[in-house]
Amino acid sequence: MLNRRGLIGASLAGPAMLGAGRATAQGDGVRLTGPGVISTWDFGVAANQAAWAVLSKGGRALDAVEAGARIPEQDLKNHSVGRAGYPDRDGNVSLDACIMDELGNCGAVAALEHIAHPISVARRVMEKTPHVMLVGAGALQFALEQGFPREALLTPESRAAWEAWKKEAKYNPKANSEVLDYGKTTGQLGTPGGAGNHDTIGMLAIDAKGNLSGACTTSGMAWKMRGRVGDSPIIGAGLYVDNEVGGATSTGVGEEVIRNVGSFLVVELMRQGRSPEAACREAVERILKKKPQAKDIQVGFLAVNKSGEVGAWAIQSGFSYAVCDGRKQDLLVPGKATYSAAR
Ligand code: SD4
Repeated sequence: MLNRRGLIGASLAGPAMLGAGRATAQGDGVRLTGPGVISTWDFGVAANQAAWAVLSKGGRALDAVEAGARIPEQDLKNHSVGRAGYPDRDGNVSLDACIMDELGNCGAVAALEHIAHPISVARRVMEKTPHVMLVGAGALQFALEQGFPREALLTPESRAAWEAWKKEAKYNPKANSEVLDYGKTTGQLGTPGGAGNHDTIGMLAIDAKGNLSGACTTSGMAWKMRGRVGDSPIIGAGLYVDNEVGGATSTGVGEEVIRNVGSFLVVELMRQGRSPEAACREAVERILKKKPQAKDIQVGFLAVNKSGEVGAWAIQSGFSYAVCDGRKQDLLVPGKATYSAAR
């Protein structure tokens, strides 16, 4: 059994909602009505709206998640996804992404350099090659052949942050807790993807036909070793979609997610009858049971089942997710957690 000493009942009592309204609470989570999209962290709100532009016109979930994931990828203020992502310890910006559709088709790129939109390259891998994943130089070669522009991705801000990091050069990921108290004391919602954060966008959508797709894209852990790949581009770890059951995605320290094949686990637990929230919680607790020290890092799972029920669970409080459907496009929900980040 998980040793719960130190656990201070951090689970938020019910899905306290932020924003002007809320989706319908159902069971222990939120339920999408009709087509809808969910994604990790605060920056998911803007990404969801791009996805919603596709879904609200009857578009395909796959197109929606690609469009949505491209928003943080191109955001110059976001240092954890896409072109402005913080580099590895040698100063290389290397990006990871994957995408999966309702038929079980999937594509991924890992350790991709010089290309600002890895999610779109991942989709091309899915659609134009017999493979699921391309990495490193091969992924770059493929992207260039497909017409993606080669760019220098290290922004002046990312370079400055890397130069500052090099003074101590310690790889010590902080548990990312985007909004420590959800604005209760400061009135501020915090800085999406700001310094110190290392957030990934994982996005899941259901379209008007009831089909599911997902996308996940990241620059990975800042200051990682060159060649390090996390969970985000690995089908089953950072993302998994099964159109019969639902989809799941993850954020946080990817090594812990890979070890437990986290997103696949969440989907399989939903297949066995768990609600999305219960499935996410069990996956988090599996991580903690196998490795109790993981209480000091962050991992969060977000899931939706086939009927649109949404749930999430994280190791630490401070994990947020964004929900968007026909009723409300800018909902931000504090994810429940096993531990309080304020411990
Ligand atoms: C990784 N899971 O590369 C990603 C990073 C992340 O919040 O999600 N951070 O391990």
